[in-house]
Amino acid sequence: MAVEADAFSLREVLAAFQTCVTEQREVLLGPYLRGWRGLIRFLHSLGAIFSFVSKDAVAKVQIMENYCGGEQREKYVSLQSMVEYELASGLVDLQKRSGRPDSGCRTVLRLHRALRWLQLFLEGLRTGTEDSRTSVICTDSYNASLAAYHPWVIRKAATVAFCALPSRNAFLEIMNVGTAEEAVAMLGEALPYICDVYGITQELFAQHKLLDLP
Ligand code: 1PZ
Repeated sequence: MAVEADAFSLREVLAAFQTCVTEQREVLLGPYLRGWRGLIRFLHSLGAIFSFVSKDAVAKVQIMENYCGGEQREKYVSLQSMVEYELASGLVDLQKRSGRPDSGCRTVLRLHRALRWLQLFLEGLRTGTEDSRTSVICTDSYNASLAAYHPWVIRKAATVAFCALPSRNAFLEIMNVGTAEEAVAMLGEALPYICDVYGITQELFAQHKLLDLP
């Protein structure tokens, strides 16, 4: 029983991203952050070597959860309403960071860039073969996405941590979705939704020239 209650499957996490997008093509922050909380939980299961990553991700999700539960919570229902509200109220540092608290826009931008890494990484896992090396898939995905935004020391720490990743089969297994084949099939179903969330966010941020927020 206890084991079952603790059972944690990446399927549910990825499904959160499926429920993010509304009929009006808005991205809802509630399920977006729930998806992130689940990813962070999964990251914890990969060991302490990734704690520098999860610490930063937790801090960013926490900032957003505070906005979503705060006085202006109705402005933080979707990414679209957040962008509109924060820009109209002058809450976003556009050139350099001032004494203002971290805006939702700059915080989501960091998570959004990490979502691109996730998309590439999971796609690499999905299309890999049994003897593909997870660390190589992870490094390639990182270099093609997040690395561009990180200073040397973080790139170095990330690359070292990637070497501690389990083999592709073990990785697919700890996703707790079933057999490796079932995990691959689940990724094939879930990834289009993550792509969709990524694409809508990218377009929204590009439209408002928010892709380089400090
Ligand atoms: C499966 C293996 C997991 C590997 C995770 C790959 C991502 C490596 C990212 C390492 C960055 C961590 C250190 C913190 C960096 C921050 O400086 C930046 C910019 O924020 P700012 O300084 O501007 O406030 N933070 C980020 O880029 C956000 C990184 C979030 C990474 C979340 C990964 C979630 C992994 C889920 C695993 C299934």
